[in-house]
Amino acid sequence: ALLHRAWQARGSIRSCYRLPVLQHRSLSGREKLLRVSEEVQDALATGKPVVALETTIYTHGFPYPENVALSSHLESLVRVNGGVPATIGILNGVARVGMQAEELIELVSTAGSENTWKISRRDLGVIGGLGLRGQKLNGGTTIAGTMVLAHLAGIKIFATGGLGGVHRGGENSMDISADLTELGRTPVAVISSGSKSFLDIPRTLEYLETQGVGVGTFADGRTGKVDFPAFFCRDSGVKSPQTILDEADAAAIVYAQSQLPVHSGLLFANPVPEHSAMAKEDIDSIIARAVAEADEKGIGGSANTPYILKRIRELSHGASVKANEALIEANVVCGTKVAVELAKLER
Ligand code: PSU
Ligand code: MN
Repeated sequence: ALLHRAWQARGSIRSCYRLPVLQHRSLSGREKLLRVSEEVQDALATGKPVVALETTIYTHGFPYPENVALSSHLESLVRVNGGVPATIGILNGVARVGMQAEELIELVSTAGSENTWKISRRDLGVIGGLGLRGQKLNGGTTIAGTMVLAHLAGIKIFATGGLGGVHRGGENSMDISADLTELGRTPVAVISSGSKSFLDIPRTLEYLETQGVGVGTFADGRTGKVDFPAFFCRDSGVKSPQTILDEADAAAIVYAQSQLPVHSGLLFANPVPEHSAMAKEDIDSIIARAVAEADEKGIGGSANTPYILKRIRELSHGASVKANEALIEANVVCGTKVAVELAKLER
């Protein structure tokens, strides 16, 4: 039975990811490091719409226990909109694409623990290798980390909240999120609400252009050019390179890019729902204070974004968490619709 399952897994992995024959013999090594749930494997093999979800938002973004409720809520939003959720993260050193409810709770409830890392592309080999040596760490995967694993599993659509970017002062610190280079090299479409204004939004868009990333913002009935959104606010003062009418247009763009194929990612920005947007003045002053504190305390590198997110939460007395939840929910619904439209095109 075990051999049969291994054979089945190998068959479906090979057909979805078109692995070069050379990598074939190292599959048993890969299986120790990456597990795609049976539900996700089946959905991919039968052309169902699959939506990837990241886990850094739970381990390093949202507080416990709200993160546990949010993680299962987002999965059910995918399901009720006709998709199959693939939450991606690292559990006991093994990268997981699609998790059982108990596994998801196990990962998410370890938020804040020293043994739960924030995993970007650079960390995937490290946490996997340490796992092979017996050190069983958990990890929330960032947008970059999640894109790598989603692509390995054959998933093209990924919905989340906020994208990393070029940090303010990034022209000196060179703190540029690996999310941006990942979008340049990995063919996964990310649906997010843009970047928080603690980042340098004009430079973030410049960098995405350099990386060859198509960026479009949903126009929501508005005509003409719209702003690339600033997470808590619909407008950033910076125009989006493209305006996208609806999910069917987004799906057609993903389809065209994959048929050509162009191997970079796509970014679709979905502005926060109007009723949940925050007042620009309120959030701007909170962000300015959080950024100044991080500077004073010398909190840089991968700790910078989680620190600023935490301070925004505290300084807004939870108002930011509400907006954050509303926009992620909207993005997950939007991403699922894109995946449903894409599945029709690929049929
Ligand atoms: N920005 C947010 N919320 C988040 C993140 C960024 O508004 O949760 C998380 C995402 O997982 C993103 C990561 O991929 O932080 C970027 O971290 P860094 O800036 O260290 O690349
Ligand atoms: Mn960084």
